[in-house]
Amino acid sequence: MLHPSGLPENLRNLDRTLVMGVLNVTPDSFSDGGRFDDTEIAISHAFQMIQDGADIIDIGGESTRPGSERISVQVELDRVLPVIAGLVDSGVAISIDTMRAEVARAAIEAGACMINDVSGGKSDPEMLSYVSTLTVPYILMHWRGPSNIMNTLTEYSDVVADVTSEISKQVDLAVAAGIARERIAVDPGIGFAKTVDQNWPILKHLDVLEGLGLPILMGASRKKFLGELLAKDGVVRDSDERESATTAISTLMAARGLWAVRVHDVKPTRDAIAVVDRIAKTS
Ligand code: PMM
Repeated sequence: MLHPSGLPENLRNLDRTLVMGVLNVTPDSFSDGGRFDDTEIAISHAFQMIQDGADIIDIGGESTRPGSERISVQVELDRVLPVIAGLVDSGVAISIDTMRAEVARAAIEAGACMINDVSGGKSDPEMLSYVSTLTVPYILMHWRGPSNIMNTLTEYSDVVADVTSEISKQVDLAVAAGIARERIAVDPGIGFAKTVDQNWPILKHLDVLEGLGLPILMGASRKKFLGELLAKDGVVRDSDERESATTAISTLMAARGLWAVRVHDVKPTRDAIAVVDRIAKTS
């Protein structure tokens, strides 16, 4: 099973798909509606996710919900740093979900052990050169533009081929900036500059992205395409009622041997991975 280099020791030798638990410390995230917009609640939610079997906690202070506007660096720092400070001493593996080098730097200095950049180095011109100074994993997601315009950036001649080649070009830029290829994990960016229908071919033809030979992280949890799939009488299924569909995707991804899945509700995904793993290890 492929994984990026630079992972903490305890995550390196796990021969199964890892679970990254989502901790959005934002007032407007569509998935938790701001319920964790409070340091204490965020920290206890992280501990609950660890209890449920999360391997990594992915902390983000800026919403990437379609249509959302940017916040200042200071606001982003004020949201994420106290949460990192509250978790780091317990040995939790923390990923910082940010498009900003300055936030990535502060988070790494506070003890985060990987960088999850949904812009894949495209948003902040300083990001790739900063990451090149580190040894931690770098998650490079497919991204075409900021959240307030990404729904207008959905022209593809072939979504699977185009997403893969755009990721590949960005990986080349990261390597040219001095980041070892082995440290990079890629992510097709479900829902980012993609219509609801464009997410399905990416999942169906994952072999094309796998062809890059890099570890893959998938973030499909509770996303709109699942809500649309499960719509009834024209009413899109609410985000917190998309858990079985999310678990179905986690199961399929684990069966493919993906490096990691990023989910809101850790327990069902972790259970699904246990089943996949047990079957894989049965002779
Ligand atoms: N999706 C969101 C935020 N960060 N990071 C990665 N690597 N992949 C994703 O798909 C991803 C991400 C937005 O979803 P959320 O608001 O539910 O966290």
